Amino acid sequence: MSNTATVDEMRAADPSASSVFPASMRVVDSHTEGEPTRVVLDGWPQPRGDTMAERLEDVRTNFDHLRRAVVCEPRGYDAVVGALLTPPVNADSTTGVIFFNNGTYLGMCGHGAIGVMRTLQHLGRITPGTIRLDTPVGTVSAELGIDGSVTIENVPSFCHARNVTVDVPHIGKVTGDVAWGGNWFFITHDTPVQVKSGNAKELTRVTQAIQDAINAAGISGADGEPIDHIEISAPPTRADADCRNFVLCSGGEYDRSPCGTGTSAKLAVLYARGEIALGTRWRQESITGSLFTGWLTMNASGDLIPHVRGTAYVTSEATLLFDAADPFRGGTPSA
Ligand code: PYC
Repeated sequence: MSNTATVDEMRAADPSASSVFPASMRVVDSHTEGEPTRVVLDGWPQPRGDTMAERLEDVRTNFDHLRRAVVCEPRGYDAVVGALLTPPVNADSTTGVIFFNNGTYLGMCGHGAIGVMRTLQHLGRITPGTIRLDTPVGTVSAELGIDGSVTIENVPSFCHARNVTVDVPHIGKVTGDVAWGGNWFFITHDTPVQVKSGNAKELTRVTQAIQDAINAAGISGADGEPIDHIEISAPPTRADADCRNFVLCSGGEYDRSPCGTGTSAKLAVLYARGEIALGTRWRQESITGSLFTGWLTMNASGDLIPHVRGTAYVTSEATLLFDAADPFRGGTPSA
């Protein structure tokens, strides 16, 4: 099957297209403050749907094998977040984007949106200025600065529940806040393991245990939506930062960046607690020592709008190949 007729050929070969692969796929890789993004340029059939949420469901139902093939081993690795570009759904947007990782799909992705912006610049598709990106959870604005930094104006964030306590086996009681920042977060200061580099494996174990306990206790976001990101907040190590975090992502891997949606959720919690004013800069350090700067504004409807600034660098352009004879062309099964 050729790569050029992929969409029609793949749908024709298998209406659900669930086991069909293109011959190849062009991708651009970048990292945002240490966290990788892989933008898919072509070869992936365009999902159907009038909204980005419908398109995400089409991808989840019909093309999940491509998610695994693009970001999981042997072509990818657990930290990579994929970004499938689609035509926009709004007339004033430049592109649509569906983010995915080694385990599932994301509503929004802050580091990923910054990576998409730098990728579009690298491809000559945008120059410094502001564009709009349609995501499954809403449209976000993104400004590419002349210095290469990108500022995301995210979907509205809010604190859903404060002081939620969960009993975590072998750890004890952990108390945190539930907040939305484009994904659902449980944000806590309680940790038996210090938030410092070198402790990522232990922090992953602890946050996974918190995630499991939250699931077991039936704690959720608004409308019963699952909380699938766990964020530990701790004192910063950088003199120019306000806080250091460790974020366990929905695929079970940790964020190397300070997490754009996690920073957005954290800002909403700080605001709900009266610990930050509109416009005040919050410098969020990651477990790797990288930094996002975030702040809040309020729109005419009274929604809190998080702004997150960071920098991404393009690391490679590649053509992924899907050899029909390769038993692992859809990704290596987990061992
Ligand atoms: O930056 O929002 C983010 C993010 C979510 C998961 C990984 N990065």
